[in-house]
Amino acid sequence: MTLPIRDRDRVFVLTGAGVSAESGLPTFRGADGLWRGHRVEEVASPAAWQRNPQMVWEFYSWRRDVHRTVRPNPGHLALARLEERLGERMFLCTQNVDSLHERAGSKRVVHMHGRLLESRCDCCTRPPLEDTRSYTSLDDVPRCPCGGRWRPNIVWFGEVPMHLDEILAAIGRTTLFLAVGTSGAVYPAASLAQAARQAGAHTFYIGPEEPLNRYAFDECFLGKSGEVLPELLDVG
Ligand code: BJW
Ligand code: ZN
Repeated sequence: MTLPIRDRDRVFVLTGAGVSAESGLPTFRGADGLWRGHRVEEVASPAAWQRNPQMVWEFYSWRRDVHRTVRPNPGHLALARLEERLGERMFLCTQNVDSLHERAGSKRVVHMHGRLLESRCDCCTRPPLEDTRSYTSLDDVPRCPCGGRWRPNIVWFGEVPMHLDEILAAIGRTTLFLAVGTSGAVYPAASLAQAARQAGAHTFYIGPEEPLNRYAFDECFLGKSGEVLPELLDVG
């Protein structure tokens, strides 16, 4: 089975943690999704940062350490090939903070939940900086000239996702929406499929199990993205 992409189609791809699972990065709500017994909501929130920035940096330092050891998988590569074919007719929006789409060759990736390898001030609006370091002590975490402390450039619960204007504009134009490896548990990302459908797009999902927002999809292809995507996109 190949996804029917026509010459006039504009394809919106939304990826989630599942697309990186075969690279060895744990998903959030899977069996291995806990970190030291904490759910992601407990370490990825402004309240956690206020209460215990040391613990938050330990979590993201561990994530950076793991990130150094992983490589893109056939799912990432298939999406990069699709971009080569479709050019600007493809919009790749990821909830993932890893850089595996870029490392697979995708050129234009919109990270709506931020990037693991960037940090920014927790106080002022100075732009984020590339930062690949892991911090074992809070004393090593740089301070901003304004006196604020560097925090990971990640969108935590209760914070507004990034690039929403650009994302919603692309949703309005899309004719084919494809979500890959995302449980549909986190908003507003989970509402994009329904928004695309209301704008007239056909909507597809790829993952080993049906997402919570199954109702928003015309069709589900059940399986691992590293196996399903190369065949479905005919780039294997
Ligand atoms: C495979 C696979 C394989 C496995 N192949 N697939 C009540 C109702 C509605 C909303 C809310 C509510 N209370 C609060 C909210 C809002 C809140 C929210 O949605 N909470 C829910 C938990 C209820 N959302 C927010 O706070 C967001 N901001 C916001 O709403 O601002 C207000 C606003 C919006 C719009 C305009 C103006 C104002 C911010 C959300 C930030 C999310 N941040 C996180 C953590 C930071 C990133 C990090 O540290 O990495 O982002 S949470 C975490 O979940 C992470 C992910 O990006 C996100 C989504 O998870 P994802 O990707 O779906 O992963 P999983 O683990 O859930 O699913 C993996 C899937 O893969 C599964 O389905 C598997 O089957 C599958 N899979 N192997 C393919 N091989
Ligand atoms: Zn600052």
